[in-house]
Amino acid sequence: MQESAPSATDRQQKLAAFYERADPHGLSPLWLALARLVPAQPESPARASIWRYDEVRPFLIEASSLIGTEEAERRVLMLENAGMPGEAKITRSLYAGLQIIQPGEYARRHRHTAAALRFVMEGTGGWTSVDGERTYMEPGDFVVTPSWTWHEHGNEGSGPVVWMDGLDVHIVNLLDAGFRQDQSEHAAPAERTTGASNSTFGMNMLPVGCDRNRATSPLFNYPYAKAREALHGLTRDTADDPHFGFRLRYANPVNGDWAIATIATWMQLLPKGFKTQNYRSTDGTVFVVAEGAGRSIVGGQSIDWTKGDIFVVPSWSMASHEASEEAVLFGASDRVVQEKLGLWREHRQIPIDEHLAYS
Ligand code: 1HN
Repeated sequence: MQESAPSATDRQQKLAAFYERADPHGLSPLWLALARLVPAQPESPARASIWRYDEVRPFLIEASSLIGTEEAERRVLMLENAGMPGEAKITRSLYAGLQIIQPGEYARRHRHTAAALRFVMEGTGGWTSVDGERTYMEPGDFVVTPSWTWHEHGNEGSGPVVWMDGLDVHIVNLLDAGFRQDQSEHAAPAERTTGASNSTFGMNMLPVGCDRNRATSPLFNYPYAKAREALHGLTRDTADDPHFGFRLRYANPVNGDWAIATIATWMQLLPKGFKTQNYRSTDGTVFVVAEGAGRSIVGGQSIDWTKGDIFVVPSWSMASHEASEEAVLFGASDRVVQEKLGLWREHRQIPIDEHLAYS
């Protein structure tokens, strides 16, 4: 007598029992996970979002009255993307937070393998040091703390100093390559002259024979005044890019690469009334409004922004930006990592009439 084929429910029960027996052996069926593991296109959990400086600032001031830099080590309110609550992420790969230092305060020296950027939001008299060299910061300055360099911060001014921190810490942790050291257990780096890096590497000259493979720029303060001047220079002699307006990236002067090995950074100027064409790319991006006002349409959602606001365009979300007054936007993303791995992609949507003109 022939046995009948197992019924569908029979097979489901056998599969379920099989999964249960396989699990304690560290075995899991790919066929239940494949679609999620390999999406047809990027499916970021990050959401388009905005932090308005006017709304956030009072929380920073209040935090200053509740906890000192001595106790906190770094007095920072993290900018957490609502799509990934509790993960200390602003995009899938990047960390961001707002740090406040009050006059006379000091944030002690430490170092870690994660690299950081600072984008100064407010205040003068704030300083940070990198391996014993100080730089004083102004609003709009882009400052780099390379991987494994000793750093500390202070404020010699008369009002609060606030900056956005951006770190590659989630990339480092993904690779389980995170180390940290506190100054208390180690000798302090030799003190160096304030401005030494800029006078050696920031004058369109390089020490003869300098190492051109340095992963991170030897410059660690890119002043806003220079970035602004460069962008305005572009507007006079260069055609605008329909997707970006006018845009320049921060460069490592020894090799022309991005300024930080893991975080791409740039500055973008949109003239008053300029509206960019739709654009998307695989690098989820953090924008800081350095100047001006406008709005962005991100994945169909309208986001108004003004000076000091921080907003996010997730990976592969279609976005356009429109300036109601001349605007300068600072941008940061993991593009540099994606480029190095051959993963980065962009999609520039062009208006239908231009499209026809080329076809
Ligand atoms: C850090 O070292 C700083 O040095 C700021 O100011 C934020 C967030 C995560 C990990 C280390 C700083 C940080 C951080």
